[in-house]
Amino acid sequence: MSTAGLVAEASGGVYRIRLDGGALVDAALRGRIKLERRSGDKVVIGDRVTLERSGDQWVIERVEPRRSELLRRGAGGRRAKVVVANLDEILVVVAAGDPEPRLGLIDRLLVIAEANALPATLVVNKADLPGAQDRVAGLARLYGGIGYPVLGVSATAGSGLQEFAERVCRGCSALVGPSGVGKSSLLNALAPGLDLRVGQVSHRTGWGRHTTVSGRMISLPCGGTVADTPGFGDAGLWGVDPREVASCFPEIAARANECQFRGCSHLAEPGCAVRHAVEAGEIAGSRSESYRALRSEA
Ligand SMILES: Nc1nc2c(ncn2[C@@H]2O[C@H](COP(=O)(O)OP(=O)(O)O)[C@@H](O)[C@H]2O)c(=O)[nH]1
Ligand SMILES: [Mg+2]
Ligand SMILES: [Zn+2]
Repeated sequence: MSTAGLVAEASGGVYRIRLDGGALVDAALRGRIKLERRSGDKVVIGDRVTLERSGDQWVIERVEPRRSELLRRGAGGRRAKVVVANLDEILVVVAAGDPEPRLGLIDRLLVIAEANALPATLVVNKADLPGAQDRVAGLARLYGGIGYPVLGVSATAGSGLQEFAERVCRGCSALVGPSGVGKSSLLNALAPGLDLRVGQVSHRTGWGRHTTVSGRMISLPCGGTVADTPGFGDAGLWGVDPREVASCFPEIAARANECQFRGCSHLAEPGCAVRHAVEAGEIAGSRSESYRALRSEA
């Protein structure tokens, strides 16, 4: 008898699977799969798998083809590593204040989403704080103008949660952003039963003696699955190629073929349509700065 499920946690060769019926079981990989798949991306959280039961053990027999992969590409030619499979969307979460939103970090996370061809939404939490409405409106102008949906929400006041729920209660999404912005609080507001720890800088999940957990998938009672991937926000550019950076800024990519020189880096060449657009105020200065910073980092 085989059963289908979702890899909810992966740690040291043990996989915690959420069976389609809802139960959680621990499973090992069939040796054949271990050989077929090279070390980096054997089976990761978010993978859909088929399991067999042999005695009191569950064994992963098959891994379904992936709809998407969130990759952490190795710097200096190291192999890319799949971090989460089958994500549908990335929600970049920041706070309207406490901590102040940093545009450079928002841009960095949006670039990672673009580099992985994942749609992204900007969620601005703590809309209840004084002055937050102006903050939300400013971010909505900036990022909404580029084409990213922007939601103003408050986990504590409960505002905007309907729109937030519409995004996380279907498919698989990942909440990414600095600590302290209220990612855990937002999920708790949606599903109090989750009882996620709030105010923790770094969390430790895992079970038993397995401590090197690469992340986990949280199933929401409303139907969606949310990836909890530690280290997403602070992990550099994840190996995005320098020439690829421009294509990860939609408003820059849209103008690149108007530049005088093919392969224009938009840094110093004459006749650069992107720099003209920045000077004309059609591309935000903060985005242009992020482009330069991320490009020289990449
Ligand atoms: N004012 C305000 N504070 C919030 C809101 N959401 C979370 N917080 C607070 O922000 C801090 C960090 O929240 P937490 O959910 O742990 O953030 P995370 O690190 O992103 O998971 C906690 O002290 C929360 O009580 C909100 O909507 N408004
Ligand atoms: Mg948290
Ligand atoms: Zn150019």
